[in-house]
Amino acid sequence: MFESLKKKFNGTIGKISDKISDEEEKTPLDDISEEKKEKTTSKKSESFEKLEKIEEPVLEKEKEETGVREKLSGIFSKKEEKADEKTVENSKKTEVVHKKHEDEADEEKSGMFSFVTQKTISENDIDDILFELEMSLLESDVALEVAEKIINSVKEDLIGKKIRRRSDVAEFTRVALRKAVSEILGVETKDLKEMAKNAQKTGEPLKIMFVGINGTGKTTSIAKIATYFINEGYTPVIAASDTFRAGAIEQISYHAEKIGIKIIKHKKGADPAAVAYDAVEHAKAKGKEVVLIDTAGRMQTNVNLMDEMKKIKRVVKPDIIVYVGDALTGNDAVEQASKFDDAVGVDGIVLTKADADAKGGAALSIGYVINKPILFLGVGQSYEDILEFKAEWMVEQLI
Ligand SMILES: Nc1nc2c(ncn2[C@@H]2O[C@H](COP(=O)(O)OP(=O)(O)OP(=O)(O)O)[C@@H](O)[C@H]2O)c(=O)[nH]1
Ligand SMILES: [Mg+2]
Repeated sequence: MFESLKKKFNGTIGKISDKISDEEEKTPLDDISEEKKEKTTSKKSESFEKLEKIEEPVLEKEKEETGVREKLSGIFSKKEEKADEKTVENSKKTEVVHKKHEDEADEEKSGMFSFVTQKTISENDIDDILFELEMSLLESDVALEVAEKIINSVKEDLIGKKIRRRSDVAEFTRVALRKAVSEILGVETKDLKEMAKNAQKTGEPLKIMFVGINGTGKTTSIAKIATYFINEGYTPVIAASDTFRAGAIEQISYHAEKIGIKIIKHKKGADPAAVAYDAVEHAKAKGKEVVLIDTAGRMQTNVNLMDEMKKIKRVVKPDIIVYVGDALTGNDAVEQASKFDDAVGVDGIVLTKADADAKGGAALSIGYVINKPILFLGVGQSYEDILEFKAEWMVEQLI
C-alpha cells in the first residue's frame, strides 16, 4: 500500500542528508561560524593566560637572582654558577609548559571540528531535491495544491536550521516531512461510533448515505461498515436504494443475508428516496441505531441521477453523506469528490481499493482538497477489510 509515496518521502530524507553531509565534510575552516571561531579563540587565549600566570613567578625569581648576583659578584662565584643553571632550567620549563598549552588548544580545536559541524541549511541545499520530490508527488497522483503545500512547509522548516551533528539532517528532514503530511491529513474527523451512541440515546437512527460513481465500491463498503458497526455492538439496517442498476438489489441482499442484518428493499425502478424512508422508519420502530443507504453509481454529469440523489437527501435528511472513491483512480477520485460535494454536500470519504494502490496520491490529497475527512480505507474484498482512517497512522505508514 502506497509504496510509491513511501519511497519518495524516505528517498528525499536520504538525498538531503547525503547532500548536506557531503558538503559538511568539505567545509573549510573559513566557513566555520563566528560563534565557533570565537569559542576556539577564547579557549586558546585562556590557555595563554594560564601560561602567563605560570611564567610570571619564574621571571620574577630570575630577576631577583640576577640582582643578588650583581651585588655579590666576585664574592659568591659559586652561587652565580648555580643561578645560571637555574635560569636555564626555568626557561626550559617555560618552553615545555608553553608548548603543552599550545598543543592542548590545537587538539581541542581539531576535536571540536571532527565531532561538531557548522552547517546552516540554505535554500540552495534543498531546492533541487524538493523540486524533484514535488514532481514525483505529482506523478503519484498527489494533487498540485497538496504537493506545493508539502514542499513549502518542508522548506520553511528546514531553511536556517543549524546542523550540529551529521544525524541532525535526516532527523530534521523526517520531522519536517511528517509535519507537512500531518497538516495535509489534519482535517477534523468524525467519530461514527460516538454518533451511533448518541443515536441510541435519542431514538433517532444515525443515517449514512453513500454516493459516488459506478463501481467505486459503495455496496461492498456498506457491507464492511455494517460489519464494523455490528462488531461495535450496534444493529444496522440497509436501504437498497440503488433501484436503477440491474442486479443491484440482489447484490446487496446477498451481503445483508451473509452478515445477518435486515435489508429494506422495493422493486427495481422504485423510488430510491421511498426505500430509504422506509428503512429509517424500520430502524425507529425496531430501535436500530444505524441506517446505511446504498445508492446507484452515477456520473456527476448525469443530471437525472444527480437530482435523484438530491431527492433522497431531502426526504431522509442523512446525518452523514459519504463519498465513496476508488483510490486507484487517483486525481479523478479527488475531482469527483469535489463535484459530489458541490452537488449534494459530502461529510466524509471512504477510499476503497487502497490495498491495490501503490501510488497513494488520492489518499494523501482527497481529504485536504475537499476539506472533508477520510473515514475509512477499503483494503480488500472481505467484510473485515476496512480500516478506520487515522492521520497518525497514515503519517507512520508514509514516513
Ligand atoms: N481490492 C479491493 N476491491 C474492492 C474494494 N472495495 C470494493 N472492491 C471491489 O470493487 C468492485 C465494485 O464494488 P461495488 O461495491 O459493487 O461498487 P459500487 O460502487 O457499489 O458499484 P455500482 O453499484 O455499480 O455503482 C467489486 O468487485 C468489489 O469487490 C477494496 O477495498 N479493495
Ligand atoms: Mg453498488
